[in-house]
Amino acid sequence: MTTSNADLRDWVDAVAALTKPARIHWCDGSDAEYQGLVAEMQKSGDLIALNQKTYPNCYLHRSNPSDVARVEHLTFVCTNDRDAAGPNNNWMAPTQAHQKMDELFAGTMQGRTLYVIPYCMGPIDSPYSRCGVEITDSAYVAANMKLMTRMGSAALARIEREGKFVRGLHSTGDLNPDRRFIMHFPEELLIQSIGSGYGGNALLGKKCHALRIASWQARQEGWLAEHMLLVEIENPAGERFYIGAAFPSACGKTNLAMLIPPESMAGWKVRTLGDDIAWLHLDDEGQLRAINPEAGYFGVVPGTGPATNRNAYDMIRHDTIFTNVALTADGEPWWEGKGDGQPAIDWQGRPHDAKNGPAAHPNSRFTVSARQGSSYSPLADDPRGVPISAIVFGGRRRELAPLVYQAKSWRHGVLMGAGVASETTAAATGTVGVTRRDPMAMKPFCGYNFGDYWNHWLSFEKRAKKLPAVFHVNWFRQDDSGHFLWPGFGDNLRVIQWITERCAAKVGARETPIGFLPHSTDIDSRGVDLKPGALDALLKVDAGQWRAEMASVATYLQEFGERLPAELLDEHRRVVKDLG
Ligand code: SAT
Ligand code: MN
Repeated sequence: MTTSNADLRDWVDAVAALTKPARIHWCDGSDAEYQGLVAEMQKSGDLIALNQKTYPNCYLHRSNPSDVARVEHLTFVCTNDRDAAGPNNNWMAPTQAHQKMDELFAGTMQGRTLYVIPYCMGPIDSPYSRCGVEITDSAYVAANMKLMTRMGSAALARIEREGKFVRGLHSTGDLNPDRRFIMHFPEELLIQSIGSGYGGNALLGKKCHALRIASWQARQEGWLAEHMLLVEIENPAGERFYIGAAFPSACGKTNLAMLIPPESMAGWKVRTLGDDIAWLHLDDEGQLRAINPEAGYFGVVPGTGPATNRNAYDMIRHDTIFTNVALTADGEPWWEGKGDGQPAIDWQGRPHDAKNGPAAHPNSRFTVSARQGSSYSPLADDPRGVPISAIVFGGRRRELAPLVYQAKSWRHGVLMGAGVASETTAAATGTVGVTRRDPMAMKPFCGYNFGDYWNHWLSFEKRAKKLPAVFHVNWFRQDDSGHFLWPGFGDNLRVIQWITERCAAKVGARETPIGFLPHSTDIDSRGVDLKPGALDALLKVDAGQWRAEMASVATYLQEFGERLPAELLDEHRRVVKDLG
């Protein structure tokens, strides 16, 4: 196979001349091709078949123990002007980065297969979708891209029609962390990644394209590429609301997207459109609409159990690739929070011994096609996307941030998003549990200067006819003895109910300097196991603590100097003044 697109042909030829693969395979995206990749990886040891009776077509991949998460310190945005990347990104001059990467890629595919993977982010016939081509020497990446994206012939046909695509070059290299780099060249619509076979570093359609490069394109073209789940909420009256919610990695996006209503909320329905990324466009009527550019999930496995996320638990019973989970004695996958079975072999392939830590890696993942989920909405394939009613920001904060509060305006919502903070998780290499600013949950993913990014967000105020209401949630508040105050999971629908009622102007609220909060009687807590006083604690706004928080937000915002929009500072001053 080859292509009528000369740019693509020339690029593949140039990459092959540099990396010297033994053979070239153009991916057509067929099921037969997927089965071939799986068979090949079983032979090479890259995949281990799981118990085919209980987990049909499920496989385990063990990554190198030094390669289990995104590496933010090795991820760069290489723009001609350093300020374009901003203090929120690592920066390298494009010429220097190209020289470094050319040296690292030279001969790296010797003896290996070079896969050419054309893919489309978003429904194949949507004007909002964008295509890319990933070149990789990893069969694991090719198989994951088949599950995660619309990959193969149809995508190639669109590329040949449009003539435009994002290029992503990836090689697993020698997995030496000293020779590992994930480079983005937004001005060239180019990504180069070497030395890691892990998810966000290697599946270039996901964070690298659909967030870092897409956010850059989105600013130029007037839309938004965001780290958001997309979910449809239907109330018992049959009214539907579409919510985009931005939480950092491993903070429950997949769980919220697949939520199962608690028993006491009969008649409520939740349908999943996406669990990680949303692209938001203004339509001709000035309404913000969203598509999910992905077609599959790369979800955190630990904690996925019948009580926490039954939909995901059932979804990953077949046709799933597991990465870095443990094994039971009879060859089933096992992870902490699974709820049954016992680990026999840990994620590194050693006999399980609790002294070595968790049996499954805390950032172990499942890769699965979204079509397998029973809550998947057919609207995820609608080229027009869905109209967004509410945008929800959130983080993992044991104190301060209330269960839910609503911004007073779009501008206030942008400030709320810019001030998001969250405790770090195992999704990225580094210390876990440290609170850091993670604006709009985009700290690791915004492909340009956050100052310009907030300006772009603010610009929607002028361009849109009707903007979604903006909220902030925090499912992770703890009491003094370190217990969670809120049960989370399915019960989060009680908070979402309030959000939908606010969108429909059906419920009042308590006005505070940080935003509108529910009266505690407006959160339906029938049948919830809450400690006495918990709801009041969850909805408390402590002015002293918030003054300190706003001072810390100001210090953070000042890092962006002249690029920081004046409107954001004005809004910040307003909140501080109201706090007294
Ligand atoms: O590793 S990924 O970036 O794909 C997943 C995540 O961290 O959100
Ligand atoms: Mn994510």
